[in-house]
Amino acid sequence: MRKYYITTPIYYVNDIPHIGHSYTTIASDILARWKRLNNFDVFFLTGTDEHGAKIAAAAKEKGKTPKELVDEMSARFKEAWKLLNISYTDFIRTTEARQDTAVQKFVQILFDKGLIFKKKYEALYCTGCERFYSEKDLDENGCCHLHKTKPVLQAEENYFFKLSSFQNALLERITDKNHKEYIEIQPEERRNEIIGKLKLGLEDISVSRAALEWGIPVPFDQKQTVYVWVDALINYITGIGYPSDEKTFNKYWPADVHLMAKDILWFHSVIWPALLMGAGFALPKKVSSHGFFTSNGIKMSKSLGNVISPQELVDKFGVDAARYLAVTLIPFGPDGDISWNAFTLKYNTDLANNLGNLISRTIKMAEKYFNLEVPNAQNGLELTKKAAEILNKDFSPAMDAIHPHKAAEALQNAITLVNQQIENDAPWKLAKTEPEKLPACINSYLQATALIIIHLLPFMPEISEKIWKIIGANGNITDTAKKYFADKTIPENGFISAGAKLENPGILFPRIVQK
Ligand code: ME8
Repeated sequence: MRKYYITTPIYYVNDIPHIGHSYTTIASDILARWKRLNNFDVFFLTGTDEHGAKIAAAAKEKGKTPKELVDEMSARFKEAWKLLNISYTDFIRTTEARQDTAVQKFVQILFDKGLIFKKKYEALYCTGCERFYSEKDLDENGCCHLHKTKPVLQAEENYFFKLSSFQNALLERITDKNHKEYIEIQPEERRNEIIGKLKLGLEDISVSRAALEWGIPVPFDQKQTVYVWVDALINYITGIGYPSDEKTFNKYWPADVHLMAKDILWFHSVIWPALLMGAGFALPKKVSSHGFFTSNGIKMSKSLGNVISPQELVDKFGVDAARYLAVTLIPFGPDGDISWNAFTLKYNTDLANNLGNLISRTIKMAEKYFNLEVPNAQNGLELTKKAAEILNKDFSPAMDAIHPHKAAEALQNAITLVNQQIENDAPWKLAKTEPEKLPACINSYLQATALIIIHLLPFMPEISEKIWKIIGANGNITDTAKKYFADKTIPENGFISAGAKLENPGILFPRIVQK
């Protein structure tokens, strides 16, 4: 069985999760579920980033110890992922003992290889970003572009990693598609930005803090702690067993994809691969970044206080619709403005009017003409085959390329195809004029719907299972989906047997009136 290792960023626990974190995590979950349905052995890692100056400051501000704050907040992320039905394999916290072991071992390797040295340093530090900046990186007011705050000058003697010596090796691996350690960076525009910046040269980076206690001690100098970003990136190998569980580690490493927003692409596509190369590890295959959710053009962020919480989204739309809406409202790549109005419009268009309508009218007709029993019909699979054409051409490649919004468009096109067929057939007229044609019609709508629902499963796991039962489809949806995706063959007699019982669920996606 092929393996697939996918990660989300580990989120800072200075505050509670919001829809931006949910976006990356739901997208990763959809991809993980998709790969499982495609018979991959998936490891899906998420977690929380709990050390560093930002967390220490947040704890102080809230009158708590860092430990109290991180325990409380990490639990909030876990709760949010439970609410959103996130199927992670493991949830890692950087304050766990396994992370201490991995970080210390990794940093010691770099030190032993002569890639870490000590130097006096003075530079501007943005605690929001947890990174040093030079003047040229700041805006016209001397503020960080993301947080709109002035970084603070810090001077200390700490340890540096020789990032500068990896410039050429990184450029080769990022630009040469035939390189055996090629790192694919998505999307193309950001890949080009990274290449442009890399060509300008790299400066060595500080990898320890002398005056910060809230971190993992540097193994060769207990007075210093490991820089929070180095600590954080190493989670990706700790999470799959490094260094104690070699078998699991060797099975899943390297990562197939690290997913995140554009803010931390540099750390993942430049610093992380350089650290890995330095320590002698294989490199991640893909680093995929999406844009920011913005509100009236401004990035949604905890620090700026203009956020929507996962709970609010679920309260309004339900879990499955919230998952669907979060990843399909804007394309995966550029920034996009979100609002309650835009979510509601998309909900009404895609779910209430298109999918909901398809299910409810088909079931109603089956109820009226066949007493909620699947009618027997020859040749009911033409429509399913047409839907399969759309889905094979546009859905599956979009999912593999991590474009969930495009995949959802293909799904909607397949649903529209069936709805249009219903309009063309007008079974309500046939019932009066040619009733003998009705069984084949209703049967074909149900079979095509079953195929569509198999594809909806990674996006909307609970409702898909429910619809599968409602339409009387055979067996377990997940097993059927796995079998189907193995060779994309529609079963000879379709997904639903004649005579199967249907259920009328009432309205699955009630229209929402925007106030
Ligand atoms: O950067 N739109 O953690 P973080 C879209 N701990 N995505 C958003 C978003 C928005 N408005 N706001 C946040 C860190 N995100 C580090 C990561 S990894 C080794 C360490 C998502 O809590 C998006 O995935 O600031 C972004 O990259 C991430 O949250 C940043 O989370």
